[in-house]
Amino acid sequence: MTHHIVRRRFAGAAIGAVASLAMLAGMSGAMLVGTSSPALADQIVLRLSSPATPTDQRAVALTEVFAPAVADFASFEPHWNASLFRQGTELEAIARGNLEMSITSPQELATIFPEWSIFTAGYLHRDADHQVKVFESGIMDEMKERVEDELGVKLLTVMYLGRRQVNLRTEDRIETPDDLAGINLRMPGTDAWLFLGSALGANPTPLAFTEVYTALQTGAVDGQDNPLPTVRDSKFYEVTRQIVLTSHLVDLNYLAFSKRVWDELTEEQQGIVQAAADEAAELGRQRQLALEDELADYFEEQGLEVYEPDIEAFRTRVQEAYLASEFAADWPDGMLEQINAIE
Ligand code: KDO
Repeated sequence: MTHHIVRRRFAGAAIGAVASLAMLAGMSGAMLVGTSSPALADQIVLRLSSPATPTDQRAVALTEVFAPAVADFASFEPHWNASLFRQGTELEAIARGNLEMSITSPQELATIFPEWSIFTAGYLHRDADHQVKVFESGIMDEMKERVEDELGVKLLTVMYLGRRQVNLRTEDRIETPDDLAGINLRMPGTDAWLFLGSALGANPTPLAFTEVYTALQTGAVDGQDNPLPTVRDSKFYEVTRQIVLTSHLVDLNYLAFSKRVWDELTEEQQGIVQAAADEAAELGRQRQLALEDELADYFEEQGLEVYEPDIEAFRTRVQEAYLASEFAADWPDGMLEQINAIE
């Protein structure tokens, strides 16, 4: 089988319509990264930057499944732990031609395209299956096209992160949002994330993912929210006392791919990349779901309290907050109903 080999173009980032986005103004300079190996000289280099750890199931699945699947024509070069780009700056890096892939979130997309905040709302997606169905249903097509056309980023597939839970170093039991009053809850640093923190009743404190362990250890924050597999993977359980199973956000990320690189691929290569992305996402999803099932016991063995609060109290408060929020004004007409109607 012969593959049409595509050489990477590094010169001058083609950012097209994105140049008009004020937030990108002032950014400059494409980064030159290549390989010195003559044998690999014609390989497309796919650098991915993410704050995820290399042992996060999405990272493991991409390394185990995505990398070998595209190896005939592309070399997958992940940079975990935000070692290449700071959390939240990856989309701009792709738009500028300085990065080829990231694992992005609707919260990050919403900083550029406000309509994406619909997918940041608490208690919206019901489960992993619902996320996939929504992503593939066609109702997001216009939103995805806008991201491609204006940012040069193609969202290949949806990756399951898990149900976010409130994980605290404090001891008082939490039953309702009122019990979170005054708790400094670390949230990732975008408006949509901070809104979620306040909708839960807490006092949200923005902080990059890579800083969370130390902040919990020193008491700079009282807690954080993430799915159980992340709490174990990043060892947050070592520096916290309880996990409140609020399941307030069935969290997802999208595998983001440079549209410029995509357009340079042959149709066959595009098919391979797409299938590899879907397969990696599926493997990561199944492993993440299995971990979510078993980890409550593990944390209890580690001495943490793990319990369900009054979920209805959280759901009601959070949903009401979103519906009354300024975010909701940017949601495409009828989309909430369409999402809810997907079985
Ligand atoms: C986090 O910063 O809490 C978060 O869970 C947000 C997600 O959108 C995602 O970026 C994730 O971090 C990273 O991939 C690290 O797991």
